[in-house]
Amino acid sequence: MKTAFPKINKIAYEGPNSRHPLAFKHYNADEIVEGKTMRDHLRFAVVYWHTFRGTGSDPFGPGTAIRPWDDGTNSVKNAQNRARVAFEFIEKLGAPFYAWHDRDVAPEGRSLGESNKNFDAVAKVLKEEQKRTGIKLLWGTANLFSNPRFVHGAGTSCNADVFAFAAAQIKKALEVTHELGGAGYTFWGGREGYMTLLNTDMKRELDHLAKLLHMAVAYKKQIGFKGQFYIEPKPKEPTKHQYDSDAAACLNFLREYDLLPHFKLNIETNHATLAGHTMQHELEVSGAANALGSIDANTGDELLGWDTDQFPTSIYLTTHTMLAILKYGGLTTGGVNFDAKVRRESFEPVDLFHAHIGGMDAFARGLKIAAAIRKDGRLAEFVKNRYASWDSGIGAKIESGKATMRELETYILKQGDAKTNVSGRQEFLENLINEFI
Ligand code: XUL
Ligand code: CO
Repeated sequence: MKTAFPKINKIAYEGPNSRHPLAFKHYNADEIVEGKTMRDHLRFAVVYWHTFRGTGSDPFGPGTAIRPWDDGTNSVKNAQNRARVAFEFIEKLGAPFYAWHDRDVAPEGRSLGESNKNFDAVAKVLKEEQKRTGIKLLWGTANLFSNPRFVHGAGTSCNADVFAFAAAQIKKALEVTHELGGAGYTFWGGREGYMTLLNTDMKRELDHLAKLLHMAVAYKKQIGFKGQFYIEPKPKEPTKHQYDSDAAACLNFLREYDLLPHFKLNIETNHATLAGHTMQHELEVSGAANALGSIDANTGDELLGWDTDQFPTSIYLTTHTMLAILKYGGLTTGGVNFDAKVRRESFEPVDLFHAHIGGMDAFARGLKIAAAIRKDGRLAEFVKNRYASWDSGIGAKIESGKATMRELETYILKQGDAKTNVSGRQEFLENLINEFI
């Protein structure tokens, strides 16, 4: 096959003093951090949808991206060729994983049967390329939002036929994910939400969504797929109110419908900010519930209120992200999945390399900085000491569940007031983080 990136060699680690734009300055795959290679900590993944299907179109104009390998048709042949190009890219970049939606990799046909056939024809190439390169599938997912049939949602559609279609599409996507040895499978809510409650039976829609997920759990077992299931929270876009709005809402839904043992969360930075949270907050909520599975790494824009899906370059962001991930034991089945796209103005193929190299280097730095902060120990020590009143005396008694309200009243009446509070020292802690950045 003709090479798609003839001028680009395999991206090498050259160290922080390198001035080569197409080299890693910080991501050194084999370097050991906290007893594990950077490769194994970060488990980088390239997304098929933005990187190989993104055109740069926006609501005001068509695509601008120059992709010389694409013949512009919606044919299976073009999709198969694109798959080979994708693997050339991922291999040159040195990312160990990739992720797709069914409709990113293969064209949708006129019927489900035809779509499945197209999917199989491209999956065959994906399998060959995975074998050739050793690149693995982080997760697969079904696109249940682009086709007009999903106008009212998929699992939450008012139209039972659409629910059936969605179930059939997930079934196939699960089979292909399994066939390709995927480490996981993601459910992002697509159009599972509402635009107005005037036409919506919310409870019924949520019951249906839970039914769909239970069917997926059952089918997963039936085919022997051992990968991890993820739910990816997002509060808005495309609908005004998405049901999977944030980590807490997802956990509540999963618990209510007895699905929690089967799912972990896939936390995306720009979705966290759209929900009015930080990435750190969403990771903490998931981690505390033992449900931190994977991350979609990107960032929003400070001045724009939508899902801009930019590549992450902020060292503060990656440091806080990696602090949370390390705190909760690191990524196991999940990865750092770049659900991010180059800007419409960055339309040349080489920009795909600049974007991913930058994201990988930013995360490598975040990892090293987070490990240094943990090794230093002052941050953890500060937090531990802040709660010292719970380690003995009345605090320990409350935590053990042995204290009653009457007893606490007697305790406080005797003292007259609570013991003096100590400063939270936020600025001191922010300065401490800056020592490492
Ligand atoms: C949408 C989004 C999706 C999911 C997969 O905002 O993040 O691409 O990651 O469906
Ligand atoms: Co995502």
